[in-house]
Amino acid sequence: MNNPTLLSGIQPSGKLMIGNYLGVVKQWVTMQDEYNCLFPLVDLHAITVRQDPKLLRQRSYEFLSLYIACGLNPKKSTIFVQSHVPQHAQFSWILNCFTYMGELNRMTQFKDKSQKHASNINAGLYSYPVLMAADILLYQSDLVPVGEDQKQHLELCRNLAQRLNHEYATEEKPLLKMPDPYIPPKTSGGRIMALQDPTVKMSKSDTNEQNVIFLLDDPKTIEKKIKRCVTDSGSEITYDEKTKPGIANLLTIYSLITQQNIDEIVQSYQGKGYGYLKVDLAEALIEHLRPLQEKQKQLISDKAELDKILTRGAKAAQELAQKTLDTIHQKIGFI
Ligand code: ATP
Ligand code: LTN
Repeated sequence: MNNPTLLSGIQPSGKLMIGNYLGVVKQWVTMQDEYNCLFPLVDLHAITVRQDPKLLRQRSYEFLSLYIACGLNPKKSTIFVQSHVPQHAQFSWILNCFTYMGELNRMTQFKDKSQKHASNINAGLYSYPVLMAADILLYQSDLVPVGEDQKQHLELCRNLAQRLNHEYATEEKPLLKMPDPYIPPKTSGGRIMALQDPTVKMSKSDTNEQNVIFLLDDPKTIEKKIKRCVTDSGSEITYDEKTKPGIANLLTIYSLITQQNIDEIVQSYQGKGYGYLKVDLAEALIEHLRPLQEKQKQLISDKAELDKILTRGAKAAQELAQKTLDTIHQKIGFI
Protein backbone atom coordinates (compact mmCIF):
# COMPACT_ATOMS: atom_id res chain seq x y z
CA MET A 1 0.00 0.00 0.00
CA ASN A 2 3.05 2.26 0.00
CA ASN A 3 2.82 2.89 -3.71
CA PRO A 4 2.53 6.52 -4.79
CA THR A 5 -0.93 7.83 -5.69
CA LEU A 6 -2.04 8.54 -9.25
CA LEU A 7 -5.24 10.37 -10.16
CA SER A 8 -6.74 11.25 -13.51
CA GLY A 9 -10.23 12.06 -14.74
CA ILE A 10 -12.21 12.36 -17.95
CA GLN A 11 -15.51 14.18 -18.38
CA PRO A 12 -18.44 12.04 -19.53
CA SER A 13 -19.29 14.92 -21.87
CA GLY A 14 -19.33 12.81 -25.02
CA LYS A 15 -18.28 9.39 -26.19
CA LEU A 16 -14.81 8.17 -25.30
CA MET A 17 -12.51 8.59 -28.32
CA ILE A 18 -9.03 7.60 -29.41
CA GLY A 19 -7.45 10.88 -28.21
CA ASN A 20 -8.55 10.10 -24.65
CA TYR A 21 -7.57 6.46 -25.11
CA LEU A 22 -4.10 6.94 -26.61
CA GLY A 23 -3.34 10.08 -24.59
CA VAL A 24 -4.35 8.85 -21.17
CA VAL A 25 -6.37 5.65 -20.71
CA LYS A 26 -3.66 3.42 -22.23
CA GLN A 27 -1.07 5.04 -19.96
CA TRP A 28 -3.28 4.46 -16.92
CA VAL A 29 -3.55 0.76 -17.71
CA THR A 30 0.22 0.30 -17.64
CA MET A 31 0.58 2.35 -14.46
CA GLN A 32 -1.98 0.44 -12.42
CA ASP A 33 0.51 -1.93 -10.81
CA GLU A 34 2.94 0.72 -9.62
CA TYR A 35 0.49 3.29 -8.27
CA ASN A 36 -2.57 3.49 -6.09
CA CYS A 37 -4.84 4.73 -8.83
CA LEU A 38 -8.00 6.82 -8.62
CA PHE A 39 -10.08 7.40 -11.73
CA PRO A 40 -13.04 9.73 -11.20
CA LEU A 41 -15.63 10.15 -13.94
CA VAL A 42 -15.80 13.89 -13.59
CA ASP A 43 -19.48 14.56 -14.09
CA LEU A 44 -19.39 17.83 -12.10
CA HIS A 45 -16.94 19.11 -14.68
CA ALA A 46 -19.11 17.85 -17.52
CA ILE A 47 -22.06 20.03 -16.50
CA THR A 48 -20.06 23.23 -17.03
CA VAL A 49 -21.44 22.72 -20.53
CA ARG A 50 -25.15 21.92 -20.75
CA GLN A 51 -25.74 18.14 -20.83
CA ASP A 52 -28.81 16.12 -21.71
CA PRO A 53 -29.57 14.27 -18.40
CA LYS A 54 -30.46 10.99 -20.05
CA LEU A 55 -27.34 11.02 -22.20
CA LEU A 56 -25.11 11.99 -19.29
CA ARG A 57 -26.38 9.02 -17.27
CA GLN A 58 -25.96 6.66 -20.20
CA ARG A 59 -22.47 7.92 -20.98
CA SER A 60 -21.31 7.55 -17.42
CA TYR A 61 -22.08 3.81 -17.59
CA GLU A 62 -20.60 3.64 -21.06
CA PHE A 63 -17.37 5.20 -19.78
CA LEU A 64 -17.11 2.81 -16.88
CA SER A 65 -17.64 -0.23 -19.11
CA LEU A 66 -15.09 1.09 -21.60
CA TYR A 67 -12.54 1.78 -18.88
CA ILE A 68 -12.76 -1.84 -17.81
CA ALA A 69 -12.76 -3.09 -21.40
CA CYS A 70 -9.58 -1.07 -22.00
CA GLY A 71 -7.90 -2.84 -19.11
CA LEU A 72 -8.57 -0.85 -15.95
CA ASN A 73 -9.14 -3.25 -13.10
CA PRO A 74 -11.69 -2.05 -10.52
CA LYS A 75 -10.18 -4.45 -7.98
CA LYS A 76 -6.83 -2.69 -8.23
CA SER A 77 -7.93 0.86 -8.96
CA THR A 78 -10.60 3.07 -7.45
CA ILE A 79 -13.06 4.01 -10.18
CA PHE A 80 -15.84 6.33 -9.06
CA VAL A 81 -18.23 9.09 -10.04
CA GLN A 82 -17.09 12.53 -8.88
CA SER A 83 -20.59 13.63 -7.81
CA HIS A 84 -20.80 10.58 -5.49
CA VAL A 85 -18.01 12.05 -3.40
CA PRO A 86 -19.26 15.39 -2.03
CA GLN A 87 -15.82 16.29 -0.70
CA HIS A 88 -14.81 17.41 -4.22
CA ALA A 89 -17.39 20.19 -4.29
CA GLN A 90 -16.70 21.10 -0.65
CA PHE A 91 -12.95 21.41 -1.14
CA SER A 92 -13.46 23.19 -4.42
CA TRP A 93 -15.31 25.99 -2.63
CA ILE A 94 -12.45 26.45 -0.22
CA LEU A 95 -9.89 26.49 -3.04
CA ASN A 96 -12.02 29.06 -4.89
CA CYS A 97 -11.36 31.37 -1.97
CA PHE A 98 -7.63 30.99 -2.56
CA THR A 99 -7.69 31.45 -6.33
CA TYR A 100 -7.26 34.86 -7.93
CA MET A 101 -9.49 35.91 -10.78
CA GLY A 102 -6.36 36.97 -12.66
CA GLU A 103 -5.21 33.36 -12.61
CA LEU A 104 -8.48 32.05 -14.00
CA ASN A 105 -8.63 34.81 -16.62
CA ARG A 106 -5.45 33.37 -18.14
CA MET A 107 -6.81 29.86 -18.66
CA THR A 108 -6.87 29.06 -22.37
CA GLN A 109 -9.43 26.25 -22.02
CA PHE A 110 -11.86 28.76 -20.50
CA LYS A 111 -11.28 31.11 -23.41
CA ASP A 112 -11.81 28.31 -25.96
CA LYS A 113 -14.93 26.97 -24.27
CA SER A 114 -16.38 30.47 -23.82
CA GLN A 115 -16.10 30.97 -27.54
CA LYS A 116 -17.72 27.63 -28.28
CA HIS A 117 -20.55 28.15 -25.77
CA ALA A 118 -21.02 31.89 -25.99
CA SER A 119 -24.61 31.75 -24.70
CA ASN A 120 -23.64 29.89 -21.53
CA ILE A 121 -20.45 31.31 -20.06
CA ASN A 122 -21.23 30.26 -16.50
CA ALA A 123 -19.30 30.59 -13.25
CA GLY A 124 -18.70 26.83 -13.18
CA LEU A 125 -16.89 27.00 -16.50
CA TYR A 126 -14.75 29.78 -15.08
CA SER A 127 -13.77 27.96 -11.91
CA TYR A 128 -13.48 24.56 -13.65
CA PRO A 129 -9.70 24.38 -13.02
CA VAL A 130 -10.26 24.93 -9.29
CA LEU A 131 -12.52 21.88 -9.10
CA MET A 132 -9.83 19.96 -10.97
CA ALA A 133 -7.27 21.05 -8.38
CA ALA A 134 -9.63 19.82 -5.65
CA ASP A 135 -9.88 16.41 -7.38
CA ILE A 136 -6.12 16.09 -7.36
CA LEU A 137 -5.17 17.57 -3.98
CA LEU A 138 -7.89 15.79 -1.97
CA TYR A 139 -6.12 12.47 -2.49
CA GLN A 140 -2.57 13.72 -1.95
CA SER A 141 -1.84 12.63 -5.52
CA ASP A 142 1.77 12.21 -6.61
CA LEU A 143 1.19 11.86 -10.34
CA VAL A 144 -1.46 13.16 -12.74
CA PRO A 145 -1.31 11.77 -16.28
CA VAL A 146 -3.09 14.11 -18.70
CA GLY A 147 -2.97 15.24 -22.30
CA GLU A 148 -1.00 18.33 -23.25
CA ASP A 149 -4.09 20.57 -23.16
CA GLN A 150 -4.24 20.20 -19.36
CA LYS A 151 -0.75 21.50 -18.62
CA GLN A 152 -1.95 24.95 -17.60
CA HIS A 153 -4.56 23.50 -15.22
CA LEU A 154 -1.89 21.40 -13.54
CA GLU A 155 0.26 24.48 -13.04
CA LEU A 156 -2.61 26.25 -11.30
CA CYS A 157 -3.15 23.18 -9.14
CA ARG A 158 0.48 23.21 -8.05
CA ASN A 159 0.30 26.94 -7.29
CA LEU A 160 -2.75 26.38 -5.11
CA ALA A 161 -1.06 23.54 -3.23
CA GLN A 162 1.91 25.77 -2.59
CA ARG A 163 -0.29 28.67 -1.49
CA LEU A 164 -2.19 26.61 1.05
CA ASN A 165 0.95 24.89 2.28
CA HIS A 166 2.68 28.23 2.70
CA GLU A 167 -0.25 29.52 4.75
CA TYR A 168 -1.03 26.47 6.89
CA ALA A 169 1.49 23.62 6.65
CA THR A 170 4.06 22.99 9.35
CA GLU A 171 7.01 20.67 9.37
CA GLU A 172 5.26 18.27 11.74
CA LYS A 173 2.02 18.52 9.87
CA PRO A 174 2.37 18.79 6.10
CA LEU A 175 -0.83 19.67 4.33
CA LEU A 176 -0.97 18.98 0.60
CA LYS A 177 1.27 16.84 -1.57
CA MET A 178 2.72 18.62 -4.61
CA PRO A 179 1.47 16.65 -7.64
CA ASP A 180 3.56 16.09 -10.77
CA PRO A 181 1.96 16.08 -14.20
CA TYR A 182 2.77 13.27 -16.59
CA ILE A 183 2.25 14.44 -20.16
CA PRO A 184 3.27 12.03 -22.89
CA PRO A 185 5.17 13.59 -25.81
CA LYS A 186 3.11 14.22 -28.93
CA THR A 187 4.37 11.10 -30.71
CA SER A 188 3.33 9.06 -27.66
CA GLY A 189 -0.27 10.30 -27.77
CA GLY A 190 -0.12 13.52 -25.74
CA ARG A 191 -2.01 15.40 -28.45
CA ILE A 192 -3.97 13.50 -31.07
CA MET A 193 -5.31 15.93 -33.67
CA ALA A 194 -8.73 16.29 -35.30
CA LEU A 195 -9.08 14.30 -38.54
CA GLN A 196 -10.58 17.13 -40.58
CA ASP A 197 -8.30 19.81 -39.11
CA PRO A 198 -4.95 18.55 -37.83
CA THR A 199 -4.13 21.96 -36.36
CA VAL A 200 -6.65 21.52 -33.51
CA LYS A 201 -6.86 18.70 -31.00
CA MET A 202 -9.31 15.85 -31.35
CA SER A 203 -12.09 16.44 -28.86
CA LYS A 204 -14.93 14.12 -27.85
CA SER A 205 -17.49 16.92 -27.79
CA ASP A 206 -16.59 18.18 -31.27
CA THR A 207 -19.80 18.95 -33.15
CA ASN A 208 -18.28 17.46 -36.29
CA GLU A 209 -18.07 13.72 -35.65
CA GLN A 210 -15.89 13.32 -38.77
CA ASN A 211 -13.07 14.77 -36.69
CA VAL A 212 -13.14 12.00 -34.13
CA ILE A 213 -12.78 8.21 -33.95
CA PHE A 214 -14.87 7.00 -31.02
CA LEU A 215 -13.90 3.75 -29.32
CA LEU A 216 -17.32 2.33 -30.12
CA ASP A 217 -17.36 3.34 -33.80
CA ASP A 218 -18.23 0.39 -36.05
CA PRO A 219 -15.76 -0.77 -38.76
CA LYS A 220 -17.60 0.97 -41.63
CA THR A 221 -17.60 4.29 -39.80
CA ILE A 222 -13.90 4.02 -38.96
CA GLU A 223 -13.07 3.21 -42.56
CA LYS A 224 -15.05 6.18 -43.85
CA LYS A 225 -13.65 8.65 -41.32
CA ILE A 226 -10.05 7.65 -42.04
CA LYS A 227 -10.58 7.59 -45.79
CA ARG A 228 -12.03 11.10 -45.79
CA CYS A 229 -9.65 12.65 -43.33
CA VAL A 230 -7.66 15.66 -44.43
CA THR A 231 -4.13 14.99 -45.63
CA ASP A 232 -1.51 17.39 -46.86
CA SER A 233 -0.20 18.55 -50.19
CA GLY A 234 2.32 16.27 -51.85
CA SER A 235 2.09 12.51 -51.81
CA GLU A 236 5.18 11.30 -50.00
CA ILE A 237 4.77 9.82 -46.54
CA THR A 238 7.15 11.55 -44.12
CA TYR A 239 6.75 12.67 -40.51
CA ASP A 240 6.75 16.45 -40.40
CA GLU A 241 4.37 18.16 -38.00
CA LYS A 242 4.82 21.58 -39.62
CA THR A 243 4.44 20.83 -43.32
CA LYS A 244 2.43 17.60 -43.06
CA PRO A 245 0.37 17.78 -39.88
CA GLY A 246 -2.35 15.48 -41.25
CA ILE A 247 0.05 12.67 -42.14
CA ALA A 248 2.03 13.22 -38.93
CA ASN A 249 -1.18 12.66 -36.98
CA LEU A 250 -2.05 9.48 -38.90
CA LEU A 251 1.49 8.17 -38.41
CA THR A 252 1.27 8.86 -34.69
CA ILE A 253 -2.02 7.02 -34.36
CA TYR A 254 -0.74 4.12 -36.46
CA SER A 255 2.44 3.87 -34.43
CA LEU A 256 0.59 3.84 -31.11
CA ILE A 257 -1.94 1.26 -32.26
CA THR A 258 0.58 -1.12 -33.85
CA GLN A 259 3.44 -0.35 -31.43
CA GLN A 260 5.81 0.15 -34.35
CA ASN A 261 8.07 3.14 -34.30
CA ILE A 262 7.33 6.00 -36.66
CA ASP A 263 10.61 5.76 -38.62
CA GLU A 264 9.97 2.11 -39.41
CA ILE A 265 6.48 2.90 -40.60
CA VAL A 266 7.72 5.73 -42.81
CA GLN A 267 10.34 3.39 -44.29
CA SER A 268 7.76 0.76 -45.11
CA TYR A 269 5.63 3.27 -47.07
CA GLN A 270 8.43 4.63 -49.25
CA GLY A 271 7.16 5.10 -52.76
CA LYS A 272 3.54 4.55 -51.73
CA GLY A 273 0.85 7.23 -51.58
CA TYR A 274 -1.34 8.38 -48.68
CA GLY A 275 -4.16 6.02 -49.66
CA TYR A 276 -2.15 2.95 -48.62
CA LEU A 277 -1.47 4.33 -45.18
CA LYS A 278 -5.15 5.18 -44.73
CA VAL A 279 -6.33 1.69 -45.66
CA ASP A 280 -3.84 0.04 -43.30
CA LEU A 281 -4.54 2.45 -40.48
CA ALA A 282 -8.28 1.90 -40.72
CA GLU A 283 -7.77 -1.84 -40.59
CA ALA A 284 -5.36 -1.64 -37.65
CA LEU A 285 -7.82 0.53 -35.73
CA ILE A 286 -10.75 -1.77 -36.45
CA GLU A 287 -8.81 -4.85 -35.32
CA HIS A 288 -7.44 -3.10 -32.25
CA LEU A 289 -10.86 -1.92 -31.16
CA ARG A 290 -12.75 -5.14 -31.95
CA PRO A 291 -11.97 -7.11 -28.75
CA LEU A 292 -12.42 -3.99 -26.67
CA GLN A 293 -15.87 -3.39 -28.17
CA GLU A 294 -16.90 -7.00 -27.57
CA LYS A 295 -15.88 -6.83 -23.94
CA GLN A 296 -17.68 -3.50 -23.48
CA LYS A 297 -20.90 -4.99 -24.86
CA GLN A 298 -20.86 -7.72 -22.21
CA LEU A 299 -20.06 -5.34 -19.38
CA ILE A 300 -22.73 -2.76 -20.20
CA SER A 301 -25.41 -5.44 -20.09
CA ASP A 302 -24.84 -5.92 -16.35
CA LYS A 303 -25.75 -2.55 -14.81
CA ALA A 304 -26.05 -4.08 -11.33
CA GLU A 305 -22.38 -5.08 -11.43
CA LEU A 306 -21.36 -1.64 -12.71
CA ASP A 307 -23.34 -0.03 -9.88
CA LYS A 308 -21.54 -2.23 -7.37
CA ILE A 309 -18.17 -1.10 -8.70
CA LEU A 310 -19.21 2.54 -8.40
CA THR A 311 -20.57 2.12 -4.88
CA ARG A 312 -17.34 0.49 -3.76
CA GLY A 313 -15.30 3.15 -5.53
CA ALA A 314 -17.24 6.03 -3.97
CA LYS A 315 -16.86 4.60 -0.47
CA ALA A 316 -13.11 4.16 -0.79
CA ALA A 317 -12.71 7.63 -2.31
CA GLN A 318 -14.84 9.31 0.38
CA GLU A 319 -12.75 7.84 3.16
CA LEU A 320 -9.52 9.13 1.67
CA ALA A 321 -10.94 12.51 0.70
CA GLN A 322 -12.44 13.17 4.13
CA LYS A 323 -9.03 12.81 5.77
CA THR A 324 -7.61 15.71 3.76
CA LEU A 325 -10.77 17.75 4.15
CA ASP A 326 -10.76 17.30 7.97
CA THR A 327 -7.21 18.61 8.16
CA ILE A 328 -8.04 21.57 5.93
CA HIS A 329 -11.14 22.47 7.97
CA GLN A 330 -9.13 22.35 11.15
CA LYS A 331 -6.34 24.53 9.71
CA ILE A 332 -8.77 27.09 8.35
CA GLY A 333 -10.50 27.45 11.69
CA PHE A 334 -13.85 25.76 11.08
CA ILE A 335 -15.21 24.33 14.35
P1 ATP B 1 -14.38 17.85 -24.27
O1 ATP B 1 -14.42 17.76 -25.76
O2 ATP B 1 -15.69 17.53 -23.63
O3 ATP B 1 -13.75 19.09 -23.75
P2 ATP B 1 -12.05 16.17 -24.37
O4 ATP B 1 -12.24 15.16 -25.42
O5 ATP B 1 -11.16 17.31 -24.66
O6 ATP B 1 -13.45 16.68 -23.81
P3 ATP B 1 -11.47 15.68 -21.63
O7 ATP B 1 -12.51 14.99 -20.87
O8 ATP B 1 -11.42 17.15 -21.47
O9 ATP B 1 -11.55 15.33 -23.17
O10 ATP B 1 -10.06 15.08 -21.34
C1 ATP B 1 -9.81 13.84 -20.75
C2 ATP B 1 -8.32 13.52 -20.85
O11 ATP B 1 -8.01 13.19 -22.19
C3 ATP B 1 -7.43 14.68 -20.46
O12 ATP B 1 -6.30 14.21 -19.77
C4 ATP B 1 -7.03 15.27 -21.77
O13 ATP B 1 -5.81 15.94 -21.72
C5 ATP B 1 -6.95 14.02 -22.64
N1 ATP B 1 -7.18 14.34 -24.03
C6 ATP B 1 -8.28 14.94 -24.55
N2 ATP B 1 -8.16 15.11 -25.86
C7 ATP B 1 -6.94 14.60 -26.20
C8 ATP B 1 -6.23 14.49 -27.43
N3 ATP B 1 -6.75 14.93 -28.56
N4 ATP B 1 -5.03 13.92 -27.42
C9 ATP B 1 -4.48 13.46 -26.26
N5 ATP B 1 -5.09 13.54 -25.06
C10 ATP B 1 -6.31 14.10 -25.03
N1 LTN C 1 -10.00 18.92 -16.86
C1 LTN C 1 -9.64 17.61 -17.31
C2 LTN C 1 -10.49 16.54 -16.70
C3 LTN C 1 -10.18 16.42 -15.25
C4 LTN C 1 -8.98 15.90 -14.68
C5 LTN C 1 -9.18 16.00 -13.27
C6 LTN C 1 -7.81 15.37 -15.22
C7 LTN C 1 -10.97 16.81 -14.23
N2 LTN C 1 -10.39 16.55 -13.03
C8 LTN C 1 -8.16 15.59 -12.39
C9 LTN C 1 -6.82 14.97 -14.32
C10 LTN C 1 -7.02 15.08 -12.94
C11 LTN C 1 -9.80 17.61 -18.82
O1 LTN C 1 -9.21 16.82 -19.43
N3 LTN C 1 -10.55 18.43 -19.41
